[in-house]
Amino acid sequence: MALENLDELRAVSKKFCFDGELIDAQLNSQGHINDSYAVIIRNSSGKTCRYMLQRINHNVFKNPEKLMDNIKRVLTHIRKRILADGGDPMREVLTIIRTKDGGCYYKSPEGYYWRAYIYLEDATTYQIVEKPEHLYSAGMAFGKFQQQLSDFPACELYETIPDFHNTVKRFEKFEQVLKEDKLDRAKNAADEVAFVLERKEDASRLINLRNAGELPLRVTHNDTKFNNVMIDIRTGKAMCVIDLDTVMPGLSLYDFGDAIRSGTNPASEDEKDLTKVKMDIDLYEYFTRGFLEAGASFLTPNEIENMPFAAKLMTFEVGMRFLTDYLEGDVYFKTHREGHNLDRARTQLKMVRDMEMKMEKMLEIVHKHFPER
Ligand code: GN1
Ligand code: MG
Repeated sequence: MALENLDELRAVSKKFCFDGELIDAQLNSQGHINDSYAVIIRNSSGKTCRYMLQRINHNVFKNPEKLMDNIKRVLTHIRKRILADGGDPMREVLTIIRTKDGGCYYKSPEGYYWRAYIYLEDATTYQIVEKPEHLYSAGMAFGKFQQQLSDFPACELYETIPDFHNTVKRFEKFEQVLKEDKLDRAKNAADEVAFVLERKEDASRLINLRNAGELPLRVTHNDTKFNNVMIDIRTGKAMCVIDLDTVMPGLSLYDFGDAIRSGTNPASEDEKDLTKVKMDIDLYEYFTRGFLEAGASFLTPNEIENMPFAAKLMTFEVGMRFLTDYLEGDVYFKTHREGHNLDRARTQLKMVRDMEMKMEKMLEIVHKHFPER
């Protein structure tokens, strides 16, 4: 790590109740939004310990104070549930490290917001599924997460990103950015633009059902990427759900759909060779089985029946968001190469096309694993 970064991290780390001095740090470059570092702290007797130190992207999350208040409440709630079930809260849920003045975050003089968690050792995240059983276990973890929050007073949660999964508004934003086409980039993405425009009607389907009271509002995670599950490297089981910035009231279908989007693609989210990109139906079955096992007691028939469509819609949403960001000049997602957001959009839209062809089979799998009640 470059020395000036290390100096900055050292200064920030002094604000937290870490037991010792920062001696090293590693950047975790996987997230598209926040900056995350694994920091190594050495105490006075020479023992080292790791923490996760994160700088919150306050361009995306406009109110980090309220966001951290959400996370604190949610974690406290989950911790109680784990204790009541005889689980291990040090491994099954994130633990916030307080600042020396007792807060949940530190605001630097430059206006950056920082937070810290205990580093979960002997656990890892994967960008791509290496063992299908991991995906089954991730399905159970996200189902269980909703279960643990089923008695949480949703109205107490602040909406960290308003209309996050409002696909109608996402579509309108896409249309507006396309119309302006400020950077004259639409010509590079004509096929992708046409593909999105053809699916306008899809954007309103779940919102309409929700407005009609046909789908229940729950406390959901809303960013159920496969890499947001820590897998215990000793057991191969999902241990803990991370990245809680978007925990808000939502539909269980958003969590299911986004997880299928990210977990069933055997290639990377930004793979340029689209022949490698698909929605792998076997992987779909692994996740679906886990999610349904965990959610069997609370999912409603409307939720069950819309699962395949939700997978397609969430993939469509993210594809559209990447495409919007590409047209707008890469202002939201971090990019690491030219055309990065366009490459990402292409993988997502390829997945959408593939899911459209597999809808029937996807529904069959849902029915196969949903136990009779
Ligand atoms: C972002 O932060 P990260 O990388 O887990 C994004 C998600 C997208 C995802 C696409 C707050 O998630 O909504 O689905 O990228 N998070 C936010 O990979 O916008
Ligand atoms: Mg993440």
